Amino acid sequence: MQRQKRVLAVHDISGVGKCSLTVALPIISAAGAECAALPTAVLSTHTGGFTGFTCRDLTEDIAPITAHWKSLGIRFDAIYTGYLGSFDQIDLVAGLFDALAAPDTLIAVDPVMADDGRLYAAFGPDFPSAMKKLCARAGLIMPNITEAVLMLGEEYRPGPYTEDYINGLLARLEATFPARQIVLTGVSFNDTRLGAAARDTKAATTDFIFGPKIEGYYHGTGDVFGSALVGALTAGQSLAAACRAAVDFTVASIRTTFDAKTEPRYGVNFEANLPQYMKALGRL
Ligand code: PXL
Repeated sequence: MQRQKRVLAVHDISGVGKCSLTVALPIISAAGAECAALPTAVLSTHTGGFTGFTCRDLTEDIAPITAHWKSLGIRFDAIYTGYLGSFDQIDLVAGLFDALAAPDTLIAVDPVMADDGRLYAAFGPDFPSAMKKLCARAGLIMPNITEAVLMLGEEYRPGPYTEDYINGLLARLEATFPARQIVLTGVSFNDTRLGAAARDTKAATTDFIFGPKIEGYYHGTGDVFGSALVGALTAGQSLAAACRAAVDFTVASIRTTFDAKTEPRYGVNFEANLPQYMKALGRL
């Protein structure tokens, strides 16, 4: 048995709604890695589609937790960050990268802040420039198209897109960020298929990975995709294979939820599809 990999997930924990840590922990565990967790806030639910949610901010705990782990000399194979609630949290997470990332640690940043052309309600117009700085520290970034154009200072256009437009966007991301791996989500060239574009900047390869598009807006699917991607990469899959596993798992989870007619704000039934994901990783 090889040494078990250790991934650090830095996200809030939204108790109900299946996103952030409640998704990252089981999916990264299913990929075979230890999923260490730094909760940045505790919410009763996520902020999309619920009113009256509670939120206890844990910003003050980030630096002491980081310092404790540093004193223990803990090694992380990957550090995966998602939803961050404030500029302070972004700065503290940048400090955490400095303190805890070894030269071979994969820093994976999902710049969660917007979708469908709009910033999430919690964020002001200056937030993308702060996220851009955090993405500049990552080896892997995974923006959706809205997040990508916000960080590049470009106009948002709704899909479907042309391959030229997506290749152009990837080229501008590559010129802006030093990340070795750029995964752009929410890519579609027609009305029936949706997926991701994966750019390996060192190998100079681009892969398009699509699955069937399913009607509706399902909450937390970005975190399901991101967790599955980080899990698959940590398990040793190539970028294209990891994206394939993550797209297939996310689409299957949406399909299961659609078929059950569950309210989309409660998130997708990824649990039913964990065996499929483990099979894709050769773990079942
Ligand atoms: O899925 C991203 C996410 C994570 N955490 C919280 C959120 C969201 C998206 O809205 O509200 C608290």
